[in-house]
Amino acid sequence: MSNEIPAKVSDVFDPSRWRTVSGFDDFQDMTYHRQVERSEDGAVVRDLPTVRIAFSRPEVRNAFRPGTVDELYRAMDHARMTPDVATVLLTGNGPSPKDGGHSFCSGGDQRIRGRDGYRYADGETQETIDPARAGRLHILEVQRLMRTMPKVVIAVVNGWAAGGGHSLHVVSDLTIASRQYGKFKQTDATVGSFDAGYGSALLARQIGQKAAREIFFLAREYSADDMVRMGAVNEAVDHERLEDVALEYAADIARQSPQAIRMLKFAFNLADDGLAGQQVFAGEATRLAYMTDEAVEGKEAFLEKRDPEWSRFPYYF
Ligand code: S0N
Repeated sequence: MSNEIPAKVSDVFDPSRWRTVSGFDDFQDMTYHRQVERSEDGAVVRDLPTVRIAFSRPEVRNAFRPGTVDELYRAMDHARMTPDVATVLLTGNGPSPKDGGHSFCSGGDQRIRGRDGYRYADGETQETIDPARAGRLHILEVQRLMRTMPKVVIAVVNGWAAGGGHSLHVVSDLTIASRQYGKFKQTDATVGSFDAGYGSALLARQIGQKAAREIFFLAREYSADDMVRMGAVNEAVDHERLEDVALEYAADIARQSPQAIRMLKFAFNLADDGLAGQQVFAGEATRLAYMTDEAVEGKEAFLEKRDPEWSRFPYYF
């Protein structure tokens, strides 16, 4: 494992606490780091169970284009499949070198939104675009991954959370926001867009119908403290403490049973996600059931071509 100290990607990012996750060197719009413990001479002693995935287009308030979403999905899915990762911090790099503005994510990049519904990458035209890739609102695939992955996702809102960026904070399990720079504004309707899924309906479940409708219909700006009062944000913290507090949350999560955390996450989601939520919860319940002697008896009876012997397994506890 490399002992290299990563570049400082944000004003609240302490490079000595992180290593760059290898295999993602082609990233242009996102960064992906793993928390590490280092010795005094800077050598990595061990990995810690938290990763940091960050938007890195601060000059456009961390708006996402199709390639950004592809990278976000890859990092998130890698975190999902890494057994010793408990928590994902989703945040934004910056501030902007252009004007010093702080941003978590300002949603879909409006400059590449075509009238035909496609999202154009650099150099693409209506004639050259691959419709199979560009026509998808695939940020919704990221939302589903965040929702169903068996890890806790914390939105660490260091600046503007607007439009589709606001929705990503809604879908996250927890949100911590900078008291000075964390700002929330649901601009979807202002630009003729609408997240009619988790971004709006889940928000209404979280904070109530009236407040959620206000956020979408009026597109006003809210501070981190406003959002704490509404119940949309867990905690507003002084900006310079944002990474510290996020890592304190992650450390507390890492002290809990991994099995209990994922069952709880899936249970919290179940009713709101309907049959899809039940499927995720049930999948984990089935995996647990496979570990019982009773399930082993069913499998072994099949393989031994005999009737299962259920008599030692009670119908009632
Ligand atoms: C975030 C805001 C409020 C910040 O205002 P501030 O601080 O005054 O900064 P600005 O001067 O406005 O911005 C600085 C520079 O950054 C550019 N910029 C900002 N946001 C974007 C953006 N989203 N796309 C492209 N560029 C952006 C500015 O243009 C400026 O550039 P320069 O310096 O060159 O002038 C404010 O910036 C703001 O309101 N931003 C727009 C927020 C917004 O409307 N986002 C889109 C909302 N819709 C979605 O996100 C849809 C997401 C999505 O993909 C989706 C999801 C579900 C269903 C459908 C979809 C779908 O794809 O449509």
